[in-house]
Amino acid sequence: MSERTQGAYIHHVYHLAKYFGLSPDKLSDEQVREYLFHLARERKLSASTVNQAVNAFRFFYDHVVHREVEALRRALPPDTIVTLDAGAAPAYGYDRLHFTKPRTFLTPLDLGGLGFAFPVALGAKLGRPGAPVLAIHGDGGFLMNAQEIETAMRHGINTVTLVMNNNCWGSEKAYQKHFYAERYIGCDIGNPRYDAFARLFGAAGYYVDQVDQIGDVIRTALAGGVPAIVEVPIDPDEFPTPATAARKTPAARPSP
Ligand SMILES: Cc1ncc(C[n+]2csc(CCOP(=O)(O)OP(=O)(O)O)c2C)c(N)n1
Ligand SMILES: [Mg+2]
Repeated sequence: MSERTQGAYIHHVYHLAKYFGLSPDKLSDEQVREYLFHLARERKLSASTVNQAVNAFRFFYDHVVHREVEALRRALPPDTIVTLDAGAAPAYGYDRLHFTKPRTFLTPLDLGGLGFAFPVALGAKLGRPGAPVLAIHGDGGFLMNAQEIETAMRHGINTVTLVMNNNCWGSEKAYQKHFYAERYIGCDIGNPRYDAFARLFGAAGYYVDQVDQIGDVIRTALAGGVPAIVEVPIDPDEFPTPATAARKTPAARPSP
């Protein structure tokens, strides 16, 4: 089965999860299988295609979804306010982070404005100074408002910002990968080291390249009493299949 078809199935499974009100990784293999068989009957696909799709879905969750986000979920105190930016890497937080308290999750949703998370985190911290506040960014989105670290320092607004750095506009690159046969243009970007960037402003800077250290570093940063930036390098080839892949017909795709 092609990667595109797998992507389309994964997209459907997201909808199924939403329908059950579950996070996709909480769906049982049986639920996934039953739903995909239902789709297959509608679309007259073979059983082996469905089995491959179930495997693709499991593979996606076991290997592709960021282990970083899993580690984060375990590290965050329940009253932490999390702000999510609009890139592909931060977006994993939508279904991997769980929230139990009201008004602890701030996102631009479908408006998708990049650069949202860091300044919104500063506002959230001013509004609820006692709560830990974490902004989750990709590198591109962070650079849109990174200068606000100066504001944070000047006013002593102690947020922690996680920058998941893949040195690219990952969400855009994903479109070029899936719809334009990996003919990339204008989607790779360069970055400074964000731990060093933070220190230049007098903030705390951390660089984490081992997944099992993320929890401890975030806990330390949240307790540090100064604004902090935590950079995590992530795989530049790892981004999800765009949801719109499921809606594109082969005829609608431009040929390479
Ligand atoms: C202000 C603004 N400009 C452009 C876009 C289009 N856009 C959406 S995601 C994205 C790439 C985001 O890159 P990054 O923040 O590094 O996150 P990644 O997808 O790499 O995880 C772009 C350019 C947008 N959503 N908002
Ligand atoms: Mg990026």
